[in-house]
Amino acid sequence: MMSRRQQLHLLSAALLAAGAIGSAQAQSDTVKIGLILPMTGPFASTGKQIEAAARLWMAQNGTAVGGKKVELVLKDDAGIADTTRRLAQELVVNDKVVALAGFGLTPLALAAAPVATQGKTPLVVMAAATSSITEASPWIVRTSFTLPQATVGIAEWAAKNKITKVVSLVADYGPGIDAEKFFVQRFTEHGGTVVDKLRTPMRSPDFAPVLQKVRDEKPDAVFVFLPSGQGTAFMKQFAERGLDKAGVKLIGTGDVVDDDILNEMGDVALGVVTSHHYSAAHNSTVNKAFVDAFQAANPRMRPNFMAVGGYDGMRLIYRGLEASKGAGGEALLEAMKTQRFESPRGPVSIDTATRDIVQDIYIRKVEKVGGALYNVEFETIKAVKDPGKAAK
Ligand code: VNL
Repeated sequence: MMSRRQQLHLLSAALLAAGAIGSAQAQSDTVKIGLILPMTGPFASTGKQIEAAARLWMAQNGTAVGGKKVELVLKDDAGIADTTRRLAQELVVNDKVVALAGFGLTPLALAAAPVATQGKTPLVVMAAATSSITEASPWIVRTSFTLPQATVGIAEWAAKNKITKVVSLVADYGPGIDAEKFFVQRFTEHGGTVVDKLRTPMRSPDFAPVLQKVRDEKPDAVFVFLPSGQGTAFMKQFAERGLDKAGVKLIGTGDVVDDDILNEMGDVALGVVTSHHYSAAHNSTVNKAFVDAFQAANPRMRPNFMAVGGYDGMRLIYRGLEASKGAGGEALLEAMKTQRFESPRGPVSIDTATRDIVQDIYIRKVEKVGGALYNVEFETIKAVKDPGKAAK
């Protein structure tokens, strides 16, 4: 048996070799994109949304790109970081992928970051949203969002709209800690008071104890960040504990009223105000075409913000490969770092310095539109860069 250290040495050698011969692979006619997603486990909805969007992009744009044939290789990490790292290594060393993509949660993106660095392989984060992720490797480009970016809008909106006393409630890991920090900072700067900061475990959260605390503390509102997929359970318990009837408003980032599950939440979600970068109800020609095509291909699904991160991530790789004439490595990375386009979410660009996405953030309210629940955008904050980087 090899020790873990010996295994890591061997693996580093294989990754470095893979990085060094990257240019030789450019001779091949096919380029592979390694898409790693949680397709099973508690965060499978994120994987399903991104897979559907990536396949839609390919169906609409073909597989001939930059003189090569593009092939998508999908792997399921079930949301387990050790699995993500192993799959990323295999995709770089054995499949010689031109890019790694996906990454449904922060710990999964962070686990794969060193593989991208050692293998000199661009890595597109389509979902995970802790600010610091892009600093974990110079090979990372992100098409999702960051929690500071999504949070500051609602913090300012709340302070300007007669909400003075708030309890913050977040999932206890990277993105939740970012959300809490930036909510407290912005809301306080604008005159608000945060009376308590509550956290729930990332996996299998139990909302009963924190909701009881919120009830006892009687704030004007509770600010919530929970990862995509947990919103339904949270809303149900929020209503069961009578918090809506007690007059506690619910505000947050859009993750808690995610389009994937919003319509099953029922009327308790009506009136919830959040800030986020994407709503399926975004009023643009590009978005209407995207939603129609997505639903034609996936009749029982509504695209959410994860789908848009996946769709735009594929666009970045395609446009990058066109510019690099099918080459990977630095040429592909450089081409991806300077893009600017109209996404279904609105106008976006990649910040060349940080490799994060710059995008409009919308303030939205849950309303019934044609009998179904939607996040209806009513205010736009233009071209928001990740405030998490500027804060350092
Ligand atoms: C993360 C951020 C995951 C926001 C999410 O859903 C989300 C993350 C799975 O960085 O882990 O909505």
